[in-house]
Amino acid sequence: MSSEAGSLERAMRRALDLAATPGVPLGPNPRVGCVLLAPDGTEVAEGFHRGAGTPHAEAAALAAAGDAARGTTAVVTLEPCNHTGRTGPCAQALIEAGVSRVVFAQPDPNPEAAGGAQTLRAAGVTVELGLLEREARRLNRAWTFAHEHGRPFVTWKFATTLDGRSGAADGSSRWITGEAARRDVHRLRASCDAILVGTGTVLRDDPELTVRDALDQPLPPELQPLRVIMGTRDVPADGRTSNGAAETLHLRTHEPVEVLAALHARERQHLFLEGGPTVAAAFLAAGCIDEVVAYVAPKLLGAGPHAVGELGIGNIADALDLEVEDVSVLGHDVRITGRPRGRN
Ligand code: AOF
Ligand code: ZN
Repeated sequence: MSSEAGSLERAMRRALDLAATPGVPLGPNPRVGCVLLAPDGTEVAEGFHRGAGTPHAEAAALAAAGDAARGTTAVVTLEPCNHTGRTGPCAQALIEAGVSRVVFAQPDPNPEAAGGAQTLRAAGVTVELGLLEREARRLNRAWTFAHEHGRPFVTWKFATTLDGRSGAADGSSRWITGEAARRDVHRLRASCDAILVGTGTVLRDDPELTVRDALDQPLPPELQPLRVIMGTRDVPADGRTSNGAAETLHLRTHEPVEVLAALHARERQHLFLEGGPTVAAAFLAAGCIDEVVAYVAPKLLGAGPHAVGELGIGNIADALDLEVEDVSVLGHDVRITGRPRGRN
């Protein structure tokens, strides 16, 4: 690798690290980082995005550089935006600051903001794209998916015994798995912006559906994922999903597609599905599950409800096939993470 290519890749890795600064961004915006390099490859300034309404990464780096931005190469994890949204267009700001080259990782999948590369080129700025694109897409996996598919990314989580039971026949088992798995569920909840169950689960279990155990301090209500209840039945007004610990949305429908459209309209990008067998079957049948996280407890029950309801599959050839991405042991339990085969 030439020293030029090496310094660009180092700068992009730095920009990715900056973008991944813990705790940012808040709200529906992507994580973005930017590094400005002098012609000799040394770093002039850097910036990252802290959340909706705050400066974009490029604007933050330009502000830090001041006049020193002239003649630099901007290394950015995402294509500079071309629109006036909550802040001004970055493509224009880079042109005005005299940046001579822009190297970005991921093209902007947001149709409202895309087109920055073209604007930059039209103004005589050299533009290169695709460096560490896979890493950049992974960093904003749900955001990218939501813009590309027009709906939130859906993670379905369930817990089951080794013989596939999600509870004991007498209903004596809200938790099948142990403490480590439970903490892990809260960590995953914290990485999503909506948590969904069906009315059946609310009526039977009275869950709170908040992030509690994953962090040193509890998340305030405005930073909690949106609690979503799906189904036509009423839920008790004095139940835990109605407490003030987080916002709650009751969608009186059985259609996953309608649920996802309602969440997309609210700029929710990553849904954590914790519903019972009926909700899980509805989402699976609709092809609306993008990731499966199964917690398997090494227990046998021999009776009791299953994790997923009737899918209308009679033949093994029609089974819903998952590609396993990770297997981990958490305490006494096993976590299996997979994706429906053939999906990105
Ligand atoms: C960010 N941060 O550093 C970059 C973004 O409406 P706005 O102004 O908040 O713009 C959001 C869009 O801007 C976002 O969806 C993405 O397409 C583009 N670039 N956004 O939040 C950044 N560079
Ligand atoms: Zn921008």
